[in-house]
Amino acid sequence: MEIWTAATPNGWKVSIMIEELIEAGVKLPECQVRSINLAAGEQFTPEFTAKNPNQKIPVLIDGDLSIMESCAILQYLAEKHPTDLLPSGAARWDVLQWLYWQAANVGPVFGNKLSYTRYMDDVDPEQKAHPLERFGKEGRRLVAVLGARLEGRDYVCGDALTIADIALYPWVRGWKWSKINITDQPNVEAWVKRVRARPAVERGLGWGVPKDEIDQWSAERKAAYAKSGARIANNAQLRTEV
Ligand SMILES: N[C@@H](CCC(=O)N[C@@H](CS)C(=O)NCC(=O)O)C(=O)O
Repeated sequence: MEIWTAATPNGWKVSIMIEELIEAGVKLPECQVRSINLAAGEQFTPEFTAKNPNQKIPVLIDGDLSIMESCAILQYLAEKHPTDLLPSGAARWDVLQWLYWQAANVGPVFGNKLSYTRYMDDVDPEQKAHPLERFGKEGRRLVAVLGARLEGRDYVCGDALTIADIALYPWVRGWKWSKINITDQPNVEAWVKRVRARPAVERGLGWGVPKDEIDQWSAERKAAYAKSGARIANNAQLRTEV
């Protein structure tokens, strides 16, 4: 098995998943991790594009299969190695609906808010005002939806961590980076702390980041991410004619 990834929220979903499976006692096949340098544009090479036509990390390669989209990778791994991370029966659909909620809502909205807040430094501030307001408001609405869902629950689907939490956590934990406030949602703040306290999550977040920078990046790392994010946000390779 190979994982093509980088130290970003969508990459951490997969590294946390691998570590949680190991924690649950699953014997995974040998797994090679290939670090993709997004700032250098390695996601645009023909080799990468052959595995993921959407040209983004993460990608999972398992024998003849290659799978793009982080949430599809979570579901694939959870189905291949059954654990509580994806229960069966009706509970499975509870988890899958929140997994898709992350993929369709939290990921794109937090990602866009982050881009306009931190990366799109060559866009006129007046032009940024509308998307910042739109994605900021929608991000706050999504945090409120998550807060309501977590009322009376330790994790998104009940007492146990599932792939829905794994998908949501890396984006929500980065709320200071995307500037989408969660501090008026105590259920969300408590859930962020609860998920972070898991040893497998700690290990997963450590893929590509030194242990002492997992929670607080160094000034150099922040600057490097901002630069790489700006390159991606201002993507010169975007085909404007499509
Ligand atoms: N919906 C995709 C999003 C993947 C994605 O946006 N990956 C980012 C890193 S977090 C990426 O590869 N960006 C590089 C680029 O846009 O050129 C997923 O969940 O896998």
